[in-house]
Order: sequence, then C-alpha cells, then structure tokens
Amino acid sequence: MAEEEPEFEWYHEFIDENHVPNADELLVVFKAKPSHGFTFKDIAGRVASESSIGTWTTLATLDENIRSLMAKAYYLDEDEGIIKVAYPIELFELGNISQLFSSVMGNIFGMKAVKSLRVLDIRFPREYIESFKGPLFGIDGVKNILKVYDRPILATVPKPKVGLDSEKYARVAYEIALGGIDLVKDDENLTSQNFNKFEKRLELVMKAIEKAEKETGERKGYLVNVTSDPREMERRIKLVADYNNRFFMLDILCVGPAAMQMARDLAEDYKLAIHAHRAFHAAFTRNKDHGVSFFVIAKIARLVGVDHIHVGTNVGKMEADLKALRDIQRVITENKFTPETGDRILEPQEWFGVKPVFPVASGGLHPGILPDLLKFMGKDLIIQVGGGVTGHPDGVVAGGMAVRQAIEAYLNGIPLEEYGKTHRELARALEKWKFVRPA
Ligand code: CAP
Ligand code: MG
Repeated sequence: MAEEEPEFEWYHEFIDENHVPNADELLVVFKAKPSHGFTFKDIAGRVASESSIGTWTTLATLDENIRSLMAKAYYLDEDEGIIKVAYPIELFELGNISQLFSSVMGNIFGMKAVKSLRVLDIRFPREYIESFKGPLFGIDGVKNILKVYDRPILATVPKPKVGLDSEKYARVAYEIALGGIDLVKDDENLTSQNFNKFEKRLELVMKAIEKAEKETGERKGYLVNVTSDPREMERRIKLVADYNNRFFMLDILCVGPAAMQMARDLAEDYKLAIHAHRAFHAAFTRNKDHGVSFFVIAKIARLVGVDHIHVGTNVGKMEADLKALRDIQRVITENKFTPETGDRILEPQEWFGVKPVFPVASGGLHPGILPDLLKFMGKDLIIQVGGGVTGHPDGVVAGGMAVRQAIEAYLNGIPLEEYGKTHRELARALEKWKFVRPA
C-alpha cells in the first residue's frame, strides 16, 4: 500500500477567520491561486506560515511564546482569490525596509502549492511608519525649491536616452531649461558611460542650468541619476551637493530597497530631494496574477522617503489601469487613504503626517495630450516630457515653450488649437503630433 502521505493540516493553524486585525498589526492583502491538488485553505495557511514563523513540518522547537508571533490568515475569499494576513509587528525589524521584502515578499512566491501569488496591499501600523524617515521635502518642499506653485512642475530628458557626450548633453540641457522646463532629467539608463561621465556631466549641466536661470529668471534643477553600487552612489550624491544641485534621481528598484533607504539618509545629510524612477517595476507589477502591485511599491517609496515617484499616465505609452493609477496617486499624497466605495481589497492607510510624494507622469507625452492628462491626474504633478520636447519640429527650446503653452491653455480653459493661433510653438507641435496617444 502506498505510504500514507504525511498530513500538512497543521498549516491550517495559521488560519483564523475569527481573528479581528488590530491597529498595531501589519496587514498584507494577497491574491492567490492554489496549484493542482491543493485547496485555497492549504495555500492561505502556507502563505501565512512561510512569511512568519513556520516551515513545512511541525517543530519540536516551537514553544508557546513563539506561537504569539504566528501570522493569521483572517480573511479568505476563494471566489476573488483574496487572502488577508495579519502579522504581529514584533515579526519585523523597525526601520529595516529590506527585511519587509524578505518576510512578506520572499519565499512565499516560490512555494509549489501556490500556483500564483500577488501582493496587492500592505497596511503599515503607526509604529512601523514612524520607524522610517518619509520624504524630506514632499510636495510643498519641492514647490518651494523651484518657486512653482500654480502649475505642474515640468521635466525633460535630453533625448536620445543615452549617446550624447557631456558637452552636447549640457547644450541640450541648456535649451530645455531656456524653453521653460523646470527640471532637466537624466534617463534611467544614463549613469556614467565612457561617452558621458557622471562628474563631467554634472559640472557642465549645472553651468548650463545656472545660465538658463539668469536668462529666464526661473529656478531650475537637475535630476541627475546617481544609480550605482552604494559606495559609488554615496560619492555621487556628495558631488550633487558640491555642485549646488538640489535634486538627484535614483532607479530605486534597480539599486534595491536597502540602497534606496541609504540614499534617503544621504539626502538628509545634504538636504537633497529624491526623484524615484521605477525602471524594472513592470517585470513584476504588470502580471495581474503574480508579483507585487505598483500600489505597494509606491507606498514603500513614501514610507522610506522619496520626494517624487513615477506613477504612470492615463494617456501615454506605458500600460496603466485607471483605477490603480487613481489609487496610487491618492495613497502617496493623502494623509488618510480610504479605498474607493465598494473596494473590498485595499485597506485604509493612515500616514500620521508623513509628507506626500509628488506623482510623476511620464512616457509618450507631448503638448497635444496634456489637457487629457491634467483632466485625469490634476495639476499637483511633475510632468516629464522627453521626446515630446526634444522632438519638436523647431527644436528643443520651441519644444519646451510648446509644453508651457499647452499647460497655460489648459489652466485658462482655452482649447489648444485656439491657443495655437497665437502661440506658434504649440501650433507646430500640434502639426507634428496632433492628439495622438503613443503606444
Ligand atoms: C519617458 C522615459 C521614462 C518613462 C518611464 C522613457 O520618455 O524617459 O523613463 O516615462 O516610464 O525612457 O521612456 P518619453 P514610467 O517622454 O520620451 O516617452 O514613467 O511609466 O515609469
Ligand atoms: Mg526614461
């Protein structure tokens, strides 16, 4: 007779549907599907067990006081595939963001019994939130640096993404700033290649920006990409301050949570604002059945303390779910996030005064679609327009002017084509791109 399979029912000890989560617990909302031969309860117990104190077998070493650290799957909705788990806060090292990933976003993704798993939300309790710095500047602080209050803040990447040498790059940066764009932004894959070394680029772009500030009378900044190994990143962040720049950019998912947290400490030392680029996110946020939602990544970025973060757009070239985009914008800007009516998945999140993070809209934007963007996302926004400025038929300065004119038209309730009759740069942008939504 086949040997009796050992029972793994003990995993079910991590399920307690009578548990009422309390304010001090960290809650995680999962979407999950069981592999063939396993029940939904089987995987609910496994996810709660493997992400807290358990393993595949009962333990002689599991004494009573450790049981108090068991996570509890307290909400199971098999039809929706939703499992909510409550974690005692003692399971986590306060102030250590990497350990959050290794706990509730670690082994559980690889368990054989779990066919697919996606983290949809993490509700942080007050004690956990207060163990992190949060944004140094936040939305109001960044507006004060640039002295821009009544319109979106604008950024442009000196395209092509990479390839320009430092001198040419600085020239394009000067024209971007001269045309009315507030922030020059490095592309996510420009760091310190041989043809455009970091320090040379920083020195020349800062000279270009200072010149444009004098000629425009407007404050400007440079989102210089410091992405590198932590030691080199620290050296580059110090250089940013040495060259009197107030910002730096970081590919937060390419460097990882620990380096993001270190960068936040350095931002404090040098009083710099952090622009978080999210390159690499779509590798694990896009599949609606497996991975981590960007909603969770955005919350973690606010917790650790970036000042700006790319969130997507409703009109650009990157894929976006409109409800998710609204939820993301709200959860990084509101002090008390409450899910939309009827949303039984997301959890309310109180931020206890943590500063709001500037949402960044970017990707395939150009003057013709900015009104549609602003109608949906509002004007408390940083808008990055790369190709939509550097691809203008009359050059980069005209490209920046066309973006400013499109924003002016929208804020004054004037249709773009009407405004284009008296603003040539906008008219020329509409001639080239009309109202196309790039893909
Ligand atoms: C946009 C961009 C940004 C994307 C990132 C690019 O350039 O610089 O990295 O917006 O996507 O390299 O594609 P364009 P997201 O303005 O020329 O499209 O903002 O969704 O993270
Ligand atoms: Mg880019």
